[in-house]
Amino acid sequence: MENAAAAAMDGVLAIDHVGVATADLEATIAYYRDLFGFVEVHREENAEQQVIEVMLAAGAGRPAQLQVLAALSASSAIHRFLERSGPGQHHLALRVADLEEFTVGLRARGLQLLYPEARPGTADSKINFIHPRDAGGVLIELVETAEE
Ligand code: V0V
Ligand code: CO
Repeated sequence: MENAAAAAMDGVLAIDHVGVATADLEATIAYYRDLFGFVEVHREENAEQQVIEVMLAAGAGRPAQLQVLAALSASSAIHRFLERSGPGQHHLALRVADLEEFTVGLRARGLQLLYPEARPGTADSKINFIHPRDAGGVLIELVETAEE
């Protein structure tokens, strides 16, 4: 990709996951499993984000992903969200091919990202976020997944 702004124009590859905040991880996982057939495909503690996150997937090839998140401490964004809003939909994660390029393209259009540099996300992915106030009330995560 030669032009960074053009990279952003190319758009996202997929909705990678929808994040769901909960204070009761296992109950939320059971809910999506028992009613909708979601299966757990990944579980990880992210020390930087102070979350435990469990990726659930459904569908042939498991393209439909939910990320169930619980706070590990009061410093977690998930803790603040639960205090303010209670459990529920927390973020929308859009998958991009190259997060660095995509970020340059967004910044070229005057959009701010939460972190100056990409941070570690689930399963060795790289992540960054757009604040909900800049995104019509939706916390948008941008994610570049690790090489297969
Ligand atoms: C806050 N607000 C939200 C929101 N969180 N609106 C929609 N969705 C959310 N999740 C609104 C809130 O209602 C207020 O609206 C306003 O934002 C407050 O802004 P703030 O003072 O900056 O609020 P904070 O301190 O709660 O921080 C919000 C941000 C925080 C977005 C800055 O959540 C954050 O740093 N998020 C990025 C990290 C993260 O979310 N980690 C957990 C997922 P009014 O009242 O002003 O209208 S980790 C993850 O997904 C991983 C590891 C992965 O996928 O691999
Ligand atoms: Co996420």
